[in-house]
Amino acid sequence: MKTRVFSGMQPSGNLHIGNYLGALKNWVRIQSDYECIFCIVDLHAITAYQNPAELRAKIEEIAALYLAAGIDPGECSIMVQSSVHAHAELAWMLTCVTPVGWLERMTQYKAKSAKLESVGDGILQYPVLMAADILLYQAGIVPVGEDQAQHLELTRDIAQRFNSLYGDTFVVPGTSLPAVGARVMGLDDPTQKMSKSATGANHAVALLDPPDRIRKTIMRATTDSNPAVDFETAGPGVLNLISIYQAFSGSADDEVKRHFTGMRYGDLKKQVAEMVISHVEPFQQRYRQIVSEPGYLAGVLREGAERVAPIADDTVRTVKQRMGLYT
Ligand code: ATP
Ligand code: LTN
Repeated sequence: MKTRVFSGMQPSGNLHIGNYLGALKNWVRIQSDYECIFCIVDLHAITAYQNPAELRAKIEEIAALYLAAGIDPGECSIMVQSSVHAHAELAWMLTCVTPVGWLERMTQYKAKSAKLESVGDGILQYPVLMAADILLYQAGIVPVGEDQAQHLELTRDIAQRFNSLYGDTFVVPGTSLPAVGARVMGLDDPTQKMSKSATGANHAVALLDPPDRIRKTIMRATTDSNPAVDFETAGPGVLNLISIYQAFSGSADDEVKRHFTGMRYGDLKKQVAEMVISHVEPFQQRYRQIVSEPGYLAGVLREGAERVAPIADDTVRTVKQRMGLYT
């Protein structure tokens, strides 16, 4: 039997090249080697208020982008988290074996809660729901960007704790990070991770941005006071641009070094912009095709949920039996 893979993205904000290079590109690459489930994690998105009509539209937009980027629904299951009730059910059972201290230590929780006056319980529970997503399907591999590595460690801790309390139940999953592009930084501020929820106009390149906008955003990217590329002294903004180029082109480290050494920043930015555009334009064409077919997306999502729900139900039944709950 093929190892199962599970991963997901939140339908909050616009998918950007960080989401693509950190996760989606890897999903496309491994999809035929594993039994893959790719989820749109809407229950995670509501840990921050979402306008209901916009959330509903965003769910389908993300699903269409998975397909446009090359996920094959014949090969993988694409599904919406809230359409399989077992995610929320298992999350409760896992909550009950998770010490609050483990959750309070999460850097994402600390960063998010520091910015809020009133911290919703969902923000603290967020990684338990993520653990439920993964453990529900006994996934062996979870391909994500680097910012999720700590949540994956917690998932393993929760799985191990449950297994030691109630007997071997869950597969303990591994993390898969891409070699280049695991942490794409914000173009306006290369000390911050590129993020869907950041608000700066020149922060991110979205996968659906028109080419002109992509050029503008990249041409305005923060660099440093050098005039041209010097790998010894380059600041994080320049290194970020180069790693975006490298992740899209797939070139080796020494090739990239040779190509960019001594190049003026204006030329570097032009080359990065054209490299990004040449990859996202075909996605955008496929995206328009996918959303123009009435009923197609809804069918893919329904089929995905129908395919995975029996696996999830099976796990919940076992967990309930192990815990002595009523089945
Ligand atoms: P938000 O700002 O709303 O938290 P996000 O941009 O972090 O959104 P998620 O939906 O949380 O996006 O992440 C989806 C996937 O993309 C995850 O696997 C995550 O690790 C990856 N990812 C997110 N941002 C980046 C980034 N800047 N570089 C590389 N990978 C990223
Ligand atoms: N927390 C993840 C999204 C996510 C996820 C998952 C990723 C929710 N459940 C399960 C991998 C596996 C994020 O990227 N913010």
